[in-house]
Amino acid sequence: MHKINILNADELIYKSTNSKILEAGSFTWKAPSNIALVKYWGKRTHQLPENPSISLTLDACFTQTTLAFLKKVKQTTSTIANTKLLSSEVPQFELFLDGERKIEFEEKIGIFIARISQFVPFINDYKLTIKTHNSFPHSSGIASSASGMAALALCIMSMEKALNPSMSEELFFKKASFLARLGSGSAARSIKGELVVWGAHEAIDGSTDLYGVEFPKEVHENFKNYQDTILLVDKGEKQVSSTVGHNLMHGHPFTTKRFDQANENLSKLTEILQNGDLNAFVTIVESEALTLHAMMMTSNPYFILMKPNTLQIINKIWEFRVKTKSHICFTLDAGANVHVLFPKKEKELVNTFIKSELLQFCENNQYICDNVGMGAKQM
Ligand code: 2P0
Repeated sequence: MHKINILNADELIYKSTNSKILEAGSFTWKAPSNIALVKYWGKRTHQLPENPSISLTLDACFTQTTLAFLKKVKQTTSTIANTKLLSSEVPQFELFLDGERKIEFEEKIGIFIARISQFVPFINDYKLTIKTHNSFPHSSGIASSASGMAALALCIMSMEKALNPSMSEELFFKKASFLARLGSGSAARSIKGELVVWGAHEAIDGSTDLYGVEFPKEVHENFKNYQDTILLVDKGEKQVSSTVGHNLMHGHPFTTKRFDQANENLSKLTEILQNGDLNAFVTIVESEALTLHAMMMTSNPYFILMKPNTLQIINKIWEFRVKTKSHICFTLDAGANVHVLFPKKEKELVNTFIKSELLQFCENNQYICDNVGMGAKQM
């Protein structure tokens, strides 16, 4: 059998052989958000996951980012001997969200650029302007870190490709996912493919902790064009960030069992996605969502991100499923919003139910109809 090549971190370091000259320009990428079916919760340094995860790529929820770059100038001081390049010193950039400078986000981007610069050292030779836009409302409770870091990583990879046009498409996307991961773990899954596995797992050929890979098996018809309607239960700021939540898995009493369970669930889901067993899918996906929140409730300190309306929705979904034999199910991110998942052929049935029974539990009746997408796109 053909074995998929797994790259190591050294192979992802930029090598400037016969580099093209790149003075100024811009690249634009649109990258989707994703929703995990088997959750990543717990990490080692720099977003190396404690367990593998798999996600559905979304379509309507995306970030579009334009990265404009201008090569820094050589600045000469009084003597020729002191000629120095201002480049390669510190990253220089500004960030704009919907046309407005966002100083508060620049710290996170600064840390990201510093972290990736050993892999893309050319980045420090440029003055960067990052202009970004999210398709979903900023305070919707939908994290923009996955789509945002993925879009920015892809723009930086377009710069690398411009400097080194012979780079293969395979390396381009793997390294984009690798860089995105260094910004935010779940961003590794927002690059390419409808279903993405991130984290080494024996059943997934080519899988690695370093970057996400497309689910490499034939997916059953039942899971094509899967629907995700996101119910916006609470749009307020979360009390506990995901980064803090991940870190609370260090020393958590249930870590070993949880990481084993995630591996087993990914094994089972790998089979289910191929054999089309919708009932088994529902069981794994809902169990993963509740386990994620159970980890939060049993960490030290403990916390709860679900709201009363999250539970109302879950109970309504369970009642509806018993009554109609629908394959509707829910999953949760690190927040109170509910992702309602269902096969395309049940769209009419489920949408009628959502409108009549579930929207009452959403803040200002707000929701987003989304479905599986293919991954990021260059604009
Ligand atoms: C996931 N989440 O698999 C899990 C499940 C949320 C719930 O990964 O610290 O923004 O940047 O790596 O990726 C959200 O955490 O955290 C997340 P960092 P990230 O999607």
